[in-house]
Amino acid sequence: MGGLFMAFHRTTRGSLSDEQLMQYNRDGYLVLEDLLDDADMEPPRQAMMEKVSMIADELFEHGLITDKLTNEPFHYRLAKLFDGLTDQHFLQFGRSWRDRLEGYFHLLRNPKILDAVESLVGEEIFANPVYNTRPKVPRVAAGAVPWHQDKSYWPDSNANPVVTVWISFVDATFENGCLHIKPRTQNTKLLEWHAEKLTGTSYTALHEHQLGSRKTVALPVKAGTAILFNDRLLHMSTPNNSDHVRWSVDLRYQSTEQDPMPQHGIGFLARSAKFPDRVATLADWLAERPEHEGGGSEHEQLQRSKDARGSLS
Ligand SMILES: O=C(O)CCC(=O)C(=O)O
Repeated sequence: MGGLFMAFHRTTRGSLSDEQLMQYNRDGYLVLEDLLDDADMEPPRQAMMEKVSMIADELFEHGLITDKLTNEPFHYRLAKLFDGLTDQHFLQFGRSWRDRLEGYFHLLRNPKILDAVESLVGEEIFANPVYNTRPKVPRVAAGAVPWHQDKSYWPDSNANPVVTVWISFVDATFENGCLHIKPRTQNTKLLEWHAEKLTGTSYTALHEHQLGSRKTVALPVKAGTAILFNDRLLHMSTPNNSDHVRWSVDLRYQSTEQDPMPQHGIGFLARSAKFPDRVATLADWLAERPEHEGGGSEHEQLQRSKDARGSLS
């Protein structure tokens, strides 16, 4: 096995060590302990709390709750709001959230995340439109995610793997439903999936017999830890049997040379050495301006998109 990696030549920079890079390429995933600190997590945490307040308002207006629980802390408020309600009530707000709230933009552009991603995809980094906030609420069946490959959500896009950056916003434990993966499955072909029926979601799922004999690794991690993984890697997460919300995000990045997947929404240029002035600003992102468009006159924009097409082909 060692010989396989002897010819390893690094072609990218970024913050990952050669060893981490080899680990990611070999195992299909990498754990970056304590990647984010409290200051990094505060803006997205504010966005999560903002969304929870909107939900509380809606539940209150519909007479489903009598107390908005405004003093409950981040870990507990959403769990307690849905305490006496059903899975269907929860799913009305989506099993995961993709809101354009300022705090998420700061997270998606966080230099610590982009530095790590740069080691994997190079310095022209596109933030894929598929980014999720996952509030895994106790007893809500949709919190448990079946075995799947992320690529099953974009089977026809991108020959090159998209990098998922999964980050826990509370300590992810066996009890609250941490991530589980099967190392070294990233080189398997895209497996035939089916739509999962029990949880009322449209999760793509694999049957037990498709999982092969690869061992499963559970990844309990502390808040602020990131797990990077390849979009063919088999992974799942277990139910939340705790009394609090298992908050996490899953962000995705790829090189600008790949399909921007407009069928999934609008991504953005997150970092660029070639075109630093085209990197999306908060205003671009909030307005959902298409990739690489930037500001300027219509003529300048047209010229830029022609240049970009030339440089990306
Ligand atoms: O956060 C989870 O529980 C599952 C995450 C997942 O499946 C993903 O990020 O693709």
